[in-house]
Amino acid sequence: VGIIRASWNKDIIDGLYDGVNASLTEAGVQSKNVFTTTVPGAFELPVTAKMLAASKRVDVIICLGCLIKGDTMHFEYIAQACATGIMEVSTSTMTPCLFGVLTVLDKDQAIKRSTGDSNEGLHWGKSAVEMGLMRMSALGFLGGAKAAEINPAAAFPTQFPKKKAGEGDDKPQKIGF
Ligand code: RBF
Repeated sequence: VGIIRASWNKDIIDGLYDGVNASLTEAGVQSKNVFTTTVPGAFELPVTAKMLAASKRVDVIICLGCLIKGDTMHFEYIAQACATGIMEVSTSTMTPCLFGVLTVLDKDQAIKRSTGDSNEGLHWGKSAVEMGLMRMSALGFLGGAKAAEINPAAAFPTQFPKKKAGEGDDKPQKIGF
């Protein structure tokens, strides 16, 4: 997993980053398999994601940013460029990039969405694992011996209800296509 952090609104990004890491850990991702880098602002997320995807060292990328609406149109331009850019990287590289960018009206909203139970980062970590597994399945990397190493049941208890001992087999279920 690759995480790219924008530097603007650092306290908010710290909260999102903690949420992402908590959910990655819960899904069984080891910290040695998480790479983090930092960029100046949300506008720089897409190009950095593209370089990270080109490195072929990550299955999925989480882009973290926080755009707080000011008096100018600048917010809309950056938000639009960032969203379109991140989507372009996902589709052109087939490395899923999570849009972990808060676009909010004020700081209070940003705090709410980056702390406690309403921390959006808690969803983004889980979504990243889901998309990383989906990518591997779609690209044919989830077969044979490799499949046995991966147990999606641990990551997604709601999607993969636990079986009782001896009930069915323990083969990982396929995600995606
Ligand atoms: N970057 C962010 O990640 N969040 C912001 O809220 C944000 N606001 C900005 C407001 C202004 C007026 C400017 C000029 C830049 C802002 N940026 C913000 C930085 C932007 O994403 C980018 O790093 C710079 O524009 C340099 O390309």
